[in-house]
Amino acid sequence: MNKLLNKSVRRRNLLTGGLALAGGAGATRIGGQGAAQAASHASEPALGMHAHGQMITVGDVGTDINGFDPGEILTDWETGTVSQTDDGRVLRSFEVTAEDTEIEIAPSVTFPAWTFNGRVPGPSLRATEGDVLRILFRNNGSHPHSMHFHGIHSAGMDGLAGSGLINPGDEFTYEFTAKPFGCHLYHCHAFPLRAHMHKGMYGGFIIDPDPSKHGEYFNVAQSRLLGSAENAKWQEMIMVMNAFDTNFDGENEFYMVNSVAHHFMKHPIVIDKNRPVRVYLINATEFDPINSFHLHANFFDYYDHGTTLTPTLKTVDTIMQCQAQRGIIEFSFADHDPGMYMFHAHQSEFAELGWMSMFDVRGGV
Ligand SMILES: [Cu+2]
Repeated sequence: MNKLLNKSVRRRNLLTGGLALAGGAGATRIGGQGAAQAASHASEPALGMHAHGQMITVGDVGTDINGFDPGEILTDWETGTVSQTDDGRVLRSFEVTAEDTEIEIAPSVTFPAWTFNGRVPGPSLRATEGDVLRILFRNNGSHPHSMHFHGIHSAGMDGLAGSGLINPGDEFTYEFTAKPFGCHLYHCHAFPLRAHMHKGMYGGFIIDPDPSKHGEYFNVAQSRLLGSAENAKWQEMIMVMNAFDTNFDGENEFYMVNSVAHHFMKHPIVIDKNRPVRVYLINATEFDPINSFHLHANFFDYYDHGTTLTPTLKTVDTIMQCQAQRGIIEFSFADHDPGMYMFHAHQSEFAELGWMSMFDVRGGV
């Protein structure tokens, strides 16, 4: 049944009425104290979207089907196992396995993905500048795969043939120092590259700055350091912009962040208006040259690649990213009325095909 459905789902059909109105299905809460204290509104309709005539997918994709939830992916950082090297440095070890996994990217629309640790995007690996990283990569999939990290490392760790591109059944350990700090990604670098990217083989790779290295920007660096009291004041989340070509015609049928179309329309992300927001935004979209992020009724500061501690763009409400481009978005709703604030790709077609989301801004969460 799913195969039939996939064949019938064509991009232009979707735009001309293949999508229909959906009911609200509850809120997405991000981690931290705000989430813990949030009042429950899960039984309420998420939005007054019917009145606005929003065209979104019908129904919902259950977490039980995929084994992952786009809302949980927002904050489930994978920080690895921490130990020490012989010379006293922090050694952070990760294990990542490639496998073939069927995922559901819209209600009743399945996609035969290739995954890292069974999910798309793969685990959000997070480390601190200067850590020694050791990533044990196993290929349990049906094709050769690798992990190519956007970061600084030697040629032998690059994830190409001879440097960690491995066959099914094999394993490889990548080892390098975490630098530069920023919002990065990793992805499979097997060829044809666009096939392996579009199949879902990418994930976030966040390197927090080491505050002791940043002098006058110590406090800013501290606010980015996961686990610090300064960092806990922020509402942080990772959004990987992606898309799926469900009928394999070289054109995407669905767009979204974190792999399920319109998920955050049905499960708006609860924001405490009194705490600042930081989004690690990564574009993994294949086939389309750019993707974008636009925030309604507000403006944000942007740090291209996350590799600076002062913004590279100030007071903007839209940014574009080519594939593999990424950055950090920071904003606040402190002066706003509580309510539903939309964010979406400002290619309208992408928004209509799934990349349209809501923040549910609340006071005193
Ligand atoms: Cu691959």
